[in-house]
Amino acid sequence: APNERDRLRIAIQKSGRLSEPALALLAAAGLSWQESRDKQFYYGESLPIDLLLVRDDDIPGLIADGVCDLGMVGRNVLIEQQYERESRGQPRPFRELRGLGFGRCRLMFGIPEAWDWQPEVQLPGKRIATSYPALLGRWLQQRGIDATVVLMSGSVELAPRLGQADLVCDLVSSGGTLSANQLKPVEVVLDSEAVLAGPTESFADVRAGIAELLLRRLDGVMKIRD
Ligand code: PRT
Ligand code: ZN
Repeated sequence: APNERDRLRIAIQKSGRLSEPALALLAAAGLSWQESRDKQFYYGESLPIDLLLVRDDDIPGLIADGVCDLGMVGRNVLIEQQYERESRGQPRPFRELRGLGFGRCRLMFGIPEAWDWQPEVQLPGKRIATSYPALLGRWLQQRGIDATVVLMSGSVELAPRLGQADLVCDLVSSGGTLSANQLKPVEVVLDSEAVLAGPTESFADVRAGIAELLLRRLDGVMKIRD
């Protein structure tokens, strides 16, 4: 059973693209905080909702382990870790509760500018650089395409220029990074944005009511923003 608590704990990204918009959304929903000296923990003042500031990659695991009740994280990260767990035969411990409308981007194939895009013909035997091996692996598997996945934690778009890969599968927003590396975006693997993630099972204690109140407030804010 998850740890019992009488306050809700939300994980958000400590420093990165999602940090400011996540804090702004929570503030617009009426939350206010007292920051700890190391800025790792924000103690909720207006509501019994505390924030834990962490690396975005840690957020799904913190929910799975019951350390945090909710989290704001890119759908790309959440689904990648869900597929990873599924491939190890583990049950699904978290789910997407809401799309939050910020941090929009797409996981896409980027190919050399001179190529046509005929995945079934072109991809077999090729090396594809990505930070999302589970998402890419499932896409390839569903099409019966046998290609080599080259795992890179950053600077994925450099891989073709360095000869480490033939093409990439990476996050794209403006497309500027791809074109700066003489690559063109051709196909969307996943449409992503920041999401509110929570456990698969609902809360059995006072956190249920707090979470419900928070969701109502977030929905109100997002409706006005639309
Ligand atoms: O330190 P920590 O691990 O927490 O941060 P991080 O470096 O892993 O994450 P961060 O802050 O870079 O991104 C957090 C989330 O923002 C991602 O998981 C996505 O859900 C979302 N997001 C939105 C993006 C982008 N847009 C984006 N453009 N994440 C990364 N990019 C990168 C992309 O990887 C590529 O290098 O930006 C480049 C492409 O941008 P364009 O505009 O040139 O196309
Ligand atoms: Zn990260």
